[in-house]
Amino acid sequence: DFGERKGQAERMLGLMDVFLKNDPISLQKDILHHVEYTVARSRFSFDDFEAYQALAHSVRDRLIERWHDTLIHFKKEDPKRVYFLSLEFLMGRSLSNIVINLGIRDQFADALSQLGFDFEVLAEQEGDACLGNGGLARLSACQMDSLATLDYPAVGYGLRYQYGLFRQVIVDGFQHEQPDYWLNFGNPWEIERIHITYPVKFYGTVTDEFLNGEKCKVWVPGEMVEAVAYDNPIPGYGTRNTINLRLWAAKPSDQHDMESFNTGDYVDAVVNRQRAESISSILYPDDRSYQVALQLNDTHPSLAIAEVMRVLLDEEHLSWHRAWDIICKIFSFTTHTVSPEGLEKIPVDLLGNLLPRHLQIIYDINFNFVEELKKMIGLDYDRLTRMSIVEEGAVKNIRMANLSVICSHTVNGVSRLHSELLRTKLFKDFYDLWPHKFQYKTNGVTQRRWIVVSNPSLCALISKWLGTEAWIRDIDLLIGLRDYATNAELHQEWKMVKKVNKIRLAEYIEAMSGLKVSLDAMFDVQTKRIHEYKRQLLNILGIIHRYDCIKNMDKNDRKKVVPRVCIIGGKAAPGYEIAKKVIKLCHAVAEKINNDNDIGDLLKLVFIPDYNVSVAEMVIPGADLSQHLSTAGHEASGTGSMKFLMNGCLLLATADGSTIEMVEEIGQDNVFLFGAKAHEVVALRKKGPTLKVPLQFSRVVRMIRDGHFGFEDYFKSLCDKIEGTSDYFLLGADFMSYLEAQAAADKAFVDEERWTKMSILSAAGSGRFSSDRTIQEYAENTWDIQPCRCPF
Ligand code: GPQ
Repeated sequence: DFGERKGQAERMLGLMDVFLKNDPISLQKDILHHVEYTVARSRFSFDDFEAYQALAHSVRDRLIERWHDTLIHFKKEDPKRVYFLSLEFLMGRSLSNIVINLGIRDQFADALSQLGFDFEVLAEQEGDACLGNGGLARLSACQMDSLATLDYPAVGYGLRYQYGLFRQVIVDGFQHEQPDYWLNFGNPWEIERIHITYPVKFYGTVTDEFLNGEKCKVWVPGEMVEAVAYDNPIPGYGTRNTINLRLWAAKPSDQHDMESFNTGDYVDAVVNRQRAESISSILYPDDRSYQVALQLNDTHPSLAIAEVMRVLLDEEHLSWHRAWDIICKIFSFTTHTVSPEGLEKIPVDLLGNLLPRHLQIIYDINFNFVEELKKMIGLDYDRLTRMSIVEEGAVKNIRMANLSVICSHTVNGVSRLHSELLRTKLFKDFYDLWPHKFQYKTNGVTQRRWIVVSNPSLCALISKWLGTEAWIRDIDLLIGLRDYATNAELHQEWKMVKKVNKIRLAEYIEAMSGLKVSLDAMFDVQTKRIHEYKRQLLNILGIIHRYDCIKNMDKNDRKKVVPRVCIIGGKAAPGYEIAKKVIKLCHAVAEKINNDNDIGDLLKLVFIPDYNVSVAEMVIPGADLSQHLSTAGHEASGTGSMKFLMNGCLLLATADGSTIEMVEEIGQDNVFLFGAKAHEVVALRKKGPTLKVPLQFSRVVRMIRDGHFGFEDYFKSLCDKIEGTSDYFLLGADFMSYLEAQAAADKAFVDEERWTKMSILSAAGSGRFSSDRTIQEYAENTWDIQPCRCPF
């Protein structure tokens, strides 16, 4: 009956107006509702953490509305989508980012203050989601923000690790690792999808069987694990679009090892079920895969290639030809490393045991590839051996990078220099064969997180001077700041903002270490994962040199010294001995300098423990100078530098990775560049023992060796690593040039006007390093997708 149905439809439409309102009373009611019914505390008595939880749930409700609408819109329009596969997402905290993107931060802050709570205080109750190691993982998070903001139909896929990256605690100057139980206090930002599960098979055997008269492969697994979906809505800024980040957790499957239950071995069977959960229980804490073992494959989801092929062949029963055709059209590959050792390999024995069908498929792909290759290049066995997916040798390995290059239509580098190195070195053989496959997309970071959330005073200042907030979506507008680079009024306000952020950082340092630092000093920061190629050691040697110089100065000369607060932070992979020694050395040197009354405020050294996204949000806005010291040719891109640049912080850097492009944007005069260029590094290494190192360098190394900072036995191997022919990362060769760059920075800092101008020009020129630009390039040149905007 149409009349009846129409009535129903009208009632439904009446009910459909369920959208939550954002006026103060509605928000307060909502928060109190969640205090009472979600957090289950009395609305008359709840603490900051409980208030945070209730606040988060109120925000989440609003997020979910938009997320549903977006998913429905995508379904209706059915555009081509991109599925972003990454084993790491470093999201940090979510609350501030979400309310800012939803455009309801101020409303919530007002509503809360009337309830007697401070938004910022509650926001700090949230723990970091550290489901990743470093740059690569934070890049994924920035790119999700850009995908949502630019209305692209995208889905992120990753793993929901039960333990995030370890927490770094320092005991007597040594790094200790503690587990990060990030889920213990609940996670309001995820939605458990208990009905969205997939069986994942392991082990077992593959047999040939006949189906409808056709031969096909049947894989009878030895074990089954269930993958359960957890959805994390990611809102865009200035749009209704809210996309999905789906993280998978491993749970024991009902069919998991049923045999043991049947044979009565109950306890063993239960223990075995727990083994299933261990797949997603821990994030592997090394950001580079040097060894040859499966669990190190956190940097590459490339097994997905074999898995998609398997589904197409064995489950969809497509012909090999059809399936292969699809693979070559859908996969694209971005590599983030420059070192051949960084390329992941999986031992054939391991893969054959764990995923026998996948190994077969990889072998078949390789067979076809090598046959084709022979037709193209003839019987050049050296080259065939290099390009093969299978590496022969004492241990046979699958080269995951070769698999990825062969099966992808596009191979991207993460900066121009990186791409050049890929084409001429790492993947030269492949580039010669398929030059059209090779592209690059210089990395970027999201200004929503790295200016709007983390530096609200700078955000307000930029909007004021540009006369618009549009730059938050359209970063190119930032260049407009250049017009005011010498404006005295802007200079005053710009310096004020920096001061506010330095105060915040100084308070943090004091709370953490008891050390009082002078706000007049240059805050000089190097924060990133500890790696030999990133050369934190060069920084520390420079600090020792500075200390030594000050000690030897008379009173008058000391007056000319530019006071510095040197800040170093970053985690070392638990098994990375040398990196851990660098952390200890930093503490030992700090101990000496900071307790030397003769030095006072002229020099301080602080190690900030447990560097993560939240700590970065506080450190970066407060930095005057930031250091990026990688030996040229080793940092694929570098993204920390982009965050510092956006915050008007000056760079002291080598010509490496994306820095080269940054210098092009902001001009050579505004960066303190030093060191050998990538093409010179090779020649310098060849010089080996004949390479001269400056006396100043030998002197500071000698100070460490002689026990000036104690622990000389412990530091011996560190010193050995940088002297003579073993100085692979060329600390000695770059030392003088480094000191000169430091002196230039000192000189610029005392000229306040010049420094402020450089700072403004740094921020003004940082627009190209927004992940919005990167994502747009990926959408246009690699993925071929169009925006799909959900109506408001
Ligand atoms: N990167 Cl291979 C990581 O953070 N982890 C890794 O395992 C690999 C690379 C970094 C890389 O070192 C930086 O130069 C890049 O800026 C970053 O990835 C993002 O591309």
